Amino acid sequence: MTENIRINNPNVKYTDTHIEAQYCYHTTAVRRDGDTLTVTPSVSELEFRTERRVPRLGVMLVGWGGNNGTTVTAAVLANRLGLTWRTKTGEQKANYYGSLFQSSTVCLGPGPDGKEVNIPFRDLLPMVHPNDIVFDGWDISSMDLGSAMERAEVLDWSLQEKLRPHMSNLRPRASIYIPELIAANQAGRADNILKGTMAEQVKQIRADIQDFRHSSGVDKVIVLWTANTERFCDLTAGVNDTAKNLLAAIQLAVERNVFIAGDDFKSVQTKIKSVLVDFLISAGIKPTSIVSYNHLGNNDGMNLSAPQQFRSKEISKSNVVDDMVNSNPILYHKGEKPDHCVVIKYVPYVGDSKRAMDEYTSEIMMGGTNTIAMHNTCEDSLLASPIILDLVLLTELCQRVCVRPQGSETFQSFHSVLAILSFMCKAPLVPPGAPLVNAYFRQRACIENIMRACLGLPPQNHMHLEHKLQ
Ligand code: NAI
Ligand code: DG6
Repeated sequence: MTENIRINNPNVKYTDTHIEAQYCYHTTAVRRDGDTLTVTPSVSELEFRTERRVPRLGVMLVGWGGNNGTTVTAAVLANRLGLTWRTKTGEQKANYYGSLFQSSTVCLGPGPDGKEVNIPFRDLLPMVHPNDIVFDGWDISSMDLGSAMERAEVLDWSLQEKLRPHMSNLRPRASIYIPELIAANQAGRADNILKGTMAEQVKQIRADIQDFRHSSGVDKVIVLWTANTERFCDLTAGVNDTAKNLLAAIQLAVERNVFIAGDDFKSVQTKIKSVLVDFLISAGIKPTSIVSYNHLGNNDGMNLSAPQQFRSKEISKSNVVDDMVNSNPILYHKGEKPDHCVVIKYVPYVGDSKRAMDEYTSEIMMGGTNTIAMHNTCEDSLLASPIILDLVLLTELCQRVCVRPQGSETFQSFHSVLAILSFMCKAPLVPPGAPLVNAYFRQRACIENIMRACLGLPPQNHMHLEHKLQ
């Protein structure tokens, strides 16, 4: 199902190459004087320009031979080929469930009968279809993608049999392996590694990107990390100890206008956390303790069984409620936070079928307590793969959008630190000084409303005033 939408507004112009939209951006500024807050609304006029031509997109995965790398590649092939396969419960057809753009919808407004008209999210603006992505990548394990898909134990066997002829001739390129960064238990699979000085290895990676670009004929290449979780990066004075130094360290991305994203796919437990804690705090309920257990048995779990790699994951899974807590000084004094504990255990038998158990304890009225306990069986890589697709599709779209602020002669692209990708990341990255948002629906609304702005449409406000007046 694909919908063509056309905006009926003189402020929106469709040229052969672009969609050009005049947009009124409404914001407010707040000033405190003693106990009085003065709120000043303002409007600025922006012009959004979106390139209509969708490029041929290449995606290079670091960790291509892992569970996520093989699953996302297999899923795209299965969808492209329109595969169906038998399972013990019947025939299954390839789909993209779990992808924001492919499988969720946005509301355009009411139709003539007053009923809401919803369209696939992907149809708001011209976007690459995942079926058209060309994959390549690196892995420290030389296994071909057909065998690696079997090693991952994610997909039904009958689907693997159909995919193997297509996957077996895909082979990851040799990669940079720094043993101290990942768990020692990964050494056994590291048989595909670059040799030479660090400078020579970096040169080879750059040559690989160019080689892929030329040999595949793609117009654009996006590189995405889905390799093992590395140990947490130490704070190094002058490199990453202050926002200013960190920005200086990513100066090349800024200089070359290359987008960079945050860390760690927000796939299950953290996604629920960013909904549930937002719900509790915005309902005026005070979460006081959040305890999250996980056990899993895939290679990711084995890598995370090493303390330093677990520490990285613990941090990316723990900082995800700060914005919601800080937003409510009625419930939390300055600096106060709920207890937040994250546990991950490696249990080989459960494979990629991760178990996540969460307990949320909250303080309610008059000293009462509310405890929510949750058990979630998550087929991990099948939940992470659509998020990988959404990350690259949104990044690609953002490269085709530019904005001309009021009074400016020139169009600007988005900041190199692409904060709109926060929705897909457990540890979002935002430009220095920008608010960091983890709350799920605020993140989703940000994507939807920016895409609407590209069409000159106001933000989705859910007011339905036309139904609320006499
Ligand atoms: P995996 O262990 O199956 O795959 C990682 C791959 O990276 C392996 O094939 C490994 O050989 C390779 N690798 C390690 N170091 C490398 C390097 N320097 N260069 C190239 N390749 C290298 O793990 P999985 O399940 O695919 O997860 C990948 C990453 O995504 C992990 O960091 C994991 O924590 C994260 N993640 C996974 C989710 C999931 O549902 N599977 C969900 C959210 C995040
Ligand atoms: C242990 O939780 C393994 C991790 O790699 C997670 O499966 C992954 O980061 C997804 O985490 P979450 O919190 O988004 O479900």
